[in-house]
Amino acid sequence: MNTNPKAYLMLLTLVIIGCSPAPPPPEPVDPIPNKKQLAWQQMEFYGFIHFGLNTFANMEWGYGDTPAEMFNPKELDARQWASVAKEAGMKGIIITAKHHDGFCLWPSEYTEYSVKNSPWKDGKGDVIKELADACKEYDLRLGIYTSPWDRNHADYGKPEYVDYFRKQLGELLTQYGDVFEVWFDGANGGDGYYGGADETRRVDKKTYYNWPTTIEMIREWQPNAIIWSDAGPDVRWVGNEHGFAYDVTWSPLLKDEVYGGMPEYAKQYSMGQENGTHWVPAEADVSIRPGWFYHKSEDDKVKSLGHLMDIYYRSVGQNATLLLNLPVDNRGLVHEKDIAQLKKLRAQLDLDFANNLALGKDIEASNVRGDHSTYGADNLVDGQGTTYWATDDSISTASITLDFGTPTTFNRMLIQEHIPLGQRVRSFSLEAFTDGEWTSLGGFGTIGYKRLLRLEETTASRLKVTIDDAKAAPVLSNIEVYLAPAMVEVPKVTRDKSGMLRIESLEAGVDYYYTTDGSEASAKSTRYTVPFEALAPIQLSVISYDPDSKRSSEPKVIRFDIGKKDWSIVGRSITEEAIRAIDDDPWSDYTLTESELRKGLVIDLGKTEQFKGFTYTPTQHRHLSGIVTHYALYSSSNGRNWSLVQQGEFSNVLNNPIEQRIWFNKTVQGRYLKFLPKKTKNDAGKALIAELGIITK
Ligand code: FUL
Repeated sequence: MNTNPKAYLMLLTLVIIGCSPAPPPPEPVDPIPNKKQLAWQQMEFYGFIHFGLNTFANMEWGYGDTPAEMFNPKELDARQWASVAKEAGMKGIIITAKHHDGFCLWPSEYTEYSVKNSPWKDGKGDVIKELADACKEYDLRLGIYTSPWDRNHADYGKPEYVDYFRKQLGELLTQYGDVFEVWFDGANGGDGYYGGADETRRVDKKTYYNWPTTIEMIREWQPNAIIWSDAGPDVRWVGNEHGFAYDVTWSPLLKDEVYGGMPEYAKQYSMGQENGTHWVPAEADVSIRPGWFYHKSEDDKVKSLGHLMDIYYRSVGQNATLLLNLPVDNRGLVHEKDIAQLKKLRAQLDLDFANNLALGKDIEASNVRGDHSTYGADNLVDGQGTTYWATDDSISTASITLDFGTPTTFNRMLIQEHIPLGQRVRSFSLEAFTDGEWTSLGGFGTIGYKRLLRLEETTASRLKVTIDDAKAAPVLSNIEVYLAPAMVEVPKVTRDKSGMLRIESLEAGVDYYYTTDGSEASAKSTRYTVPFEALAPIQLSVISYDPDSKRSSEPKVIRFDIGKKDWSIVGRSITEEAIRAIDDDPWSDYTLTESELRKGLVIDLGKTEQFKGFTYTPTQHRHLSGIVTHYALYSSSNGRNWSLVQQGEFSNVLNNPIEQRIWFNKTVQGRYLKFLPKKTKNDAGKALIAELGIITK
């Protein structure tokens, strides 16, 4: 035994430091997620299915008067839906058991307006049961969307309807096994059939449903289910239907200020709040096509791979989950085109996240809690989600430096906070060490459960992450670094007022090839060199092709109806701006004058045309202003004698401001068109038109 007292003391000190108990973990920063919310967040990606009478009536929002007999999916196969979702990497499926039209996909005891009065399976079918069984078989979790608004029910607006709504919820939540999420849409009140009353009904969204009681009932029936609405209580809307969360996305929310369907929600609350009182994380919902329900006319508008990847990075990669809608078609199947895109998405995600270059690498932190290995930065690269790096409580800025050992090329980073202790980081930045110098790779907002960054391709031997600002000492659980393969994105195709068609993209050095005969473009098709005139209706299939890598984008199909070269706006006091409504550019808006608001905007098509429908595109800018929700359309052969062609609503245009395609019952002939906004939303008394068009094909 060593008897030297000095050496003994040194040894003792070493033993004490080495074995000293770890300091206690950081105190949670409220609010924090509960177990259910944590498990839900880890699902990350799951599917939505919009299916019902709308599918057969070719509508987005049925009024509640479409006959139940129209529901007849001849090939319905919920196992196909489930297998498609599973292969895409989704963890569950939420289905529209009842949409705003009130039609029920299960044989509810409380209404005749359901599958039981449809020819499908002689009225003996139950879509929810079939999906619940398929989900079990494919190990997916089942979610239920049931619309609080019911345009069919005679009692909608009265207390009796709330009773009916709850009874139906009871059926849905007690007869089909475990449900992971219950989804309450904010759209509520307006025109409807209402048992034959055919009128407009409004409810007080704050009080009508007595949500606290309804929520208690749901907790009884399904204690493990997450409840979704603008106001949570468990999960919230991301505030748009593009599937994007934000650079700054807080999971805490000032929940008590919010109620479902409130008009200010999207602008004021959807990013969450740093000082939010409750943990109500964001879910980003988006459809794989422009609409939520299936429309044959959208078969060639399924989102491109690049668009889907963008959505993934901006939802799952910005502290939200991704709820991706698959509109089941009128056969009762997920359409082949949607399946093809989902497969591409899965394959690309697998490639992007194939090889974690940070795993097990050396890593150092500027501060470690109590200087103790329990909280060391190695926890960030140990491939385990449960361990974390934490700093001393006094710290609000800190950095970690990852040492790759050799120059390493990367373009993606994944970073996660240990959210069981609350969301803390306000902002962070990245630097890369290349050739003896640090260079900035950019600054970013919040992290939360997960942040995915798409970076310029960079070769560096070290990578530094600095937490620039945090509301409490940072606690991070994971860092991963990847080199995602380059993708060639589909090009952008535009046509201007003079009918000139242009193909371009952001990527330098790519060529474009196209066809106009309905065949799919390939690198053997016609090469695009200069803009060309396209005044007759045209369907283009086009690809971008990178001659260096010999990689091409997927083909993009785009249709233009007749060109607008000879179109003009007519009337007494027409301003130059008016042309923006018919310039074939959806990014240029025209605000109607007061007289146009009252009397309508008149378009001269230059010659008599035959058309089967018309299109209205609302503003495509982020601030939704002057959205026309109800219209009347007139036609005339001479610009003096008008006849009403059709009037109606643009369903769901507020939430999903895409081009609205309205089909007439019969073909119309005329030279003049008059578009009269009957009702507008967002900025009272204003009507904005990004584009008006006709459908001739
Ligand atoms: C919206 C609804 O009005 C749409 O029809 C769709 O169901 C979407 C998911 O939510 O607010």
